[in-house]
Amino acid sequence: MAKMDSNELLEEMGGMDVEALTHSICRHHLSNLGRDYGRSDLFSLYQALAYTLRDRLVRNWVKTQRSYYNQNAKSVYYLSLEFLAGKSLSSNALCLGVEKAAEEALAKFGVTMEEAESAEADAGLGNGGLGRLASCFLDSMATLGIPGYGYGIRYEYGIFKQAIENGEQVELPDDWLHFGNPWEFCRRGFMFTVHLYGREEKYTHDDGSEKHRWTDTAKVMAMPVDMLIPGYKNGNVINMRLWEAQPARRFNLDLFNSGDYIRSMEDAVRSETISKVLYPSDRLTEGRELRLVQQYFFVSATIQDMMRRFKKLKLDFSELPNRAVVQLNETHPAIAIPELMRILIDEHMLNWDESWRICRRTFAYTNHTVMPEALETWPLDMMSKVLPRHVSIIFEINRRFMEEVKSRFPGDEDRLKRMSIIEDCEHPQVRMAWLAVLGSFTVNGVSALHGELIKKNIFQDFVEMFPGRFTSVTNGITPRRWLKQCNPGLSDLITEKIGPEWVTDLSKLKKLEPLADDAEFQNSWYNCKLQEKKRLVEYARKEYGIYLPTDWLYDVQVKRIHEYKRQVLNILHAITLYCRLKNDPNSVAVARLKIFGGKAAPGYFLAKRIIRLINSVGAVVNSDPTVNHKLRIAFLPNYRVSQAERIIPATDLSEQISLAGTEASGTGNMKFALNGALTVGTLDGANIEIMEEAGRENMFIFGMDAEEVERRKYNGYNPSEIASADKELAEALHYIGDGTFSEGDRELFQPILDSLFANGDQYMVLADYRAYVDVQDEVDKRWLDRKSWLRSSILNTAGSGKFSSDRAILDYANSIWGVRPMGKE
Ligand code: GPQ
Repeated sequence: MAKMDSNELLEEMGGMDVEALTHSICRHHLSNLGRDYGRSDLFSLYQALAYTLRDRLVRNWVKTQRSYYNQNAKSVYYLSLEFLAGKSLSSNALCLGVEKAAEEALAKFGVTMEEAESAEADAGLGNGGLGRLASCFLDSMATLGIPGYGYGIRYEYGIFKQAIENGEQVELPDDWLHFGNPWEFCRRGFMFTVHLYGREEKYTHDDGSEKHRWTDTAKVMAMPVDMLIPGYKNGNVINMRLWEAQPARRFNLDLFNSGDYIRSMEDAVRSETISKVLYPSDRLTEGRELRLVQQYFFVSATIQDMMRRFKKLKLDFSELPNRAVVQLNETHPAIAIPELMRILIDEHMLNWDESWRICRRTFAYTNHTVMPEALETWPLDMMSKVLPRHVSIIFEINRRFMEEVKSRFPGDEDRLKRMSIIEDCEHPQVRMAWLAVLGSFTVNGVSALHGELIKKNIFQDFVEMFPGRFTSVTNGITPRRWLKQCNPGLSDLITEKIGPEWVTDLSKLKKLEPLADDAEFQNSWYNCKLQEKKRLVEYARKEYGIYLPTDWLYDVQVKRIHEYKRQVLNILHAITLYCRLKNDPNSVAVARLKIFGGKAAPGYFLAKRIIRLINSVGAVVNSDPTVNHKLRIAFLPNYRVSQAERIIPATDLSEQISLAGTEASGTGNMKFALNGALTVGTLDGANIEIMEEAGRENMFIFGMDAEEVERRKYNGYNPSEIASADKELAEALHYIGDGTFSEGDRELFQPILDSLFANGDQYMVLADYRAYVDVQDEVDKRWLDRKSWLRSSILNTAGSGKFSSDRAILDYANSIWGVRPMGKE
């Protein structure tokens, strides 16, 4: 035991030099993989190196956790149904400071780091921005020394793999754990029981008071699986704890003994479906029972884990908010609020007021959307079946709140209806956002504009009652993965000029400003971009057999496919260029490659049809020699974190063209700007702040702002009028309808035209078309003035300091969590 506790053992575990790494690779190859390293292959070398790095991570993790414990740190619990981590090999090597040593160690086996990482599967446990944000935040918490944990679900299947067949999206299962996951620690010995279904029961407590309990429940076990998250070269390691569902009893013994072996296993199979698969629809509530069960499953296990740690401190429960803060990533984990109430009241016998005070000081809620259809609600009858005791607690929260509203606004029945957690209609719904607002001490939006819009448009009643509760924290991205690691050439160039401090203090990029006009620096800058284009060309060829031209303008829109993100506007521009080139092959001056990527929710018909349109226009354009010398279109299948790492560094022009007021923040926009792309974008989300930092003259801002959108909608917007008044627009729309891109089929793209006309063009694509096409002509002019382009490109990177997730996490730490970075002991 003495040996186990000593720091000696920890030190023994991890030399960082080439020799120690090589030795460890060989040892793991043998002892963990059961193979002679003489018979290694790419995959086994990846695994052996991963285990080698995991040894170093776990050593630092133990030290970090001991130190946080000794310093009595308050901890952040970041609860998220999604974490989009991507690959870990090079980012872990980078953070451990062994990227060069690991490269050299692998070289002894004839393999490069890039090749080894190609054997790793992306951890795709998220849909898009919301899940990636959670992963960037964990990176920053570790780097800053903020004590905290990420909590989520260890989905056996992550976001589906997208294949493109005949121009259409086909979904395939993402079996990312098929060959095992060398990064994780399964902690079979530390499971919690999670209860579901059953009923609420009243009883008289020993002290004579009337109490409630939740009984006759079904039980399932939650097993913690930890992935370790290192800070950048600071020795800190935190963990992302993902819960896996396990059956409470592997066999139903009664059935087993009665000889029904097969039925005895059914129970086990049902339990395990809870952590089977990520729901693939970005922001649409499907209302499926399994999803609600997923939410409660991970929340229950997480709150139990939090209470386990808290109880070790032997403090009064009123101290909980001084020891823990729970950040709810969207409303998905909002059931944590009634769950903590239930634990305090039913299990620890606290009274309502005490319990509510504790809850209200423990939770904070981040909202990620203004679109009303994305606000999560659950059918009351379904929730009553799955979580009867929680529903009863929600009713009591609501009853007390309604009393409060009544006394503040006597006689205002409408207001009561609007503000009730329970939407009283034919099929009553539980409004999770209302619950989250009431149970939290702070509610934040994710950009300055978004923070204002949620106050004005969705929470206005709550702002009147609790004006101090609402704020915003602009999103951020980790500069480690999104510059240092994904763009090594540019990183080295930057470090050469301004030193390495930018990696942990991104505001230092400002020091690049004086170099923006330096011809030699511009030239090196250009060469970095070219290098990254070559890498992308090679990647597209190898992965997808897609051949891209190298030295063209790379015009990129990669993100989920969604009407509000307006990929259709981009494709209308492509068709306009096509028409111009058909009329006159010399009418377009700049050779432009339009790259698209992104998944559509499997049930989102129109989004899938948009993918089909992009591919169909691409097929016609790319094969037409009167056009393809100036315009080509590539749809790269299966957009994901590791693909983004290849695309973003190679991009010249970043498309951020959502209808103003609909994109809460965007984070892709930040990644592109950081890597020197110029943005063509609307005044939406964080685009506005990027403009403030980089300078309007270094971007291509176009179209209506959020206020104009409101005004225009209010005054009655008529898409047909616009279409008939603009010749180029009418022509482009005509070609979508007349079969030009669908081998004569006039029906195929009719649903897209219907969305623009019959359905009133909800996202006002046509209203912004002319401004967009005109600003794209400006893009061409700027591109031809190479010096001016490069200057803007440099200034975009130089202005990206604000968008580090380190800044975002410090904002949360200071203004919401009340935690500070821990010093070294
Ligand atoms: N976002 Cl509500 C998602 O990725 N999924 C969701 O379900 C919701 C929001 C995004 C949002 O659209 C982006 O504008 C944000 O940048 C991102 O969340 C992170 O805040």
